[in-house]
Amino acid sequence: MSEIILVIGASGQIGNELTQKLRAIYGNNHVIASDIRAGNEEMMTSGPFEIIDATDKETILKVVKKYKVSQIYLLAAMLSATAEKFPQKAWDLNMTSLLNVLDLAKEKHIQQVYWPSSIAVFGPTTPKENTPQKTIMEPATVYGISKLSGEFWCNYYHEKFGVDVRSLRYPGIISWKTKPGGGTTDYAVDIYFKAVEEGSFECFLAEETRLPMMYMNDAVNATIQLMRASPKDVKIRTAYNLAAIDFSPKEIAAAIKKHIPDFTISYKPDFRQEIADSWPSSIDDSEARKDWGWKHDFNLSSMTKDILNHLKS
Ligand code: AKB
Repeated sequence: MSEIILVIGASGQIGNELTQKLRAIYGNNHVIASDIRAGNEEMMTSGPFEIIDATDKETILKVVKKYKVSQIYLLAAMLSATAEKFPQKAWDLNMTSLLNVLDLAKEKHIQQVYWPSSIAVFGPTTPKENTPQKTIMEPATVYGISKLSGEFWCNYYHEKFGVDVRSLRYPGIISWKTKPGGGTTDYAVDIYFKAVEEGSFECFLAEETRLPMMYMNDAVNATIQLMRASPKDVKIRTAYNLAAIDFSPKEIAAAIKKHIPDFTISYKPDFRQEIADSWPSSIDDSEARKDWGWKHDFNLSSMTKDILNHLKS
């Protein structure tokens, strides 16, 4: 395959596993990993790596020219909880990095762009259950505002300049290889680590807080599947709703208890509760399933079994 791919934000939770999967598909030397700081050993030794600050367009362009990059996956972003603490910084990072990459595509330095959106584009006035693709969108967080604006920048560059940009509204992504940082759905990753290491977990969300979630394997597959779909099948150029499972802290704790019977959970909601309360509890992703054949593999119980097996070993 002739694509040369640059992943920006490759050391993060999604970037890390996406890079390794892309390297397995396209060949190690066809996937250039980059981040603002060095990655883990596997990342640094399995293929090319470059230090890139995603807000610095000139450095991105230099790397694009050096490797003759054709596609960029832009994963660098500040997530919901951290963005509430540093609103200006979050806006600068999330918007400048996207506009940098969209401009490189507009100027024909690259042919294709992937940029993740999030369920954070929805807000307290959005229908909570089975949230449709098109609905009321009044995000209540800085992160959500940046993602909703970003979606419309993507659509604008596609309509005005023919940029082939594709995007998914990720739910909370659950992984065991790399931990997320600064998100509201992060509890659903931490809970597995604490269950194995300490046998107990204090949750920063209330027990009944239901949120849309997805196992990392499914998220990586969806991302690559969307990027490889025929352009005629990609009918939405803002971002696609994407769903797999939804659960509350009480339900994930019950799933873990089946494998670790002594596991205990306690609840101490903090400022992240308000963010979670503003988001949908389940998502209707029928457009993605219809347009490019998306389907997920993992449910709560198969994901829990897989994660605990990996963490225990
Ligand atoms: C977060 O919690 O901020 C993210 C997201 C849902 O986009 N995981």
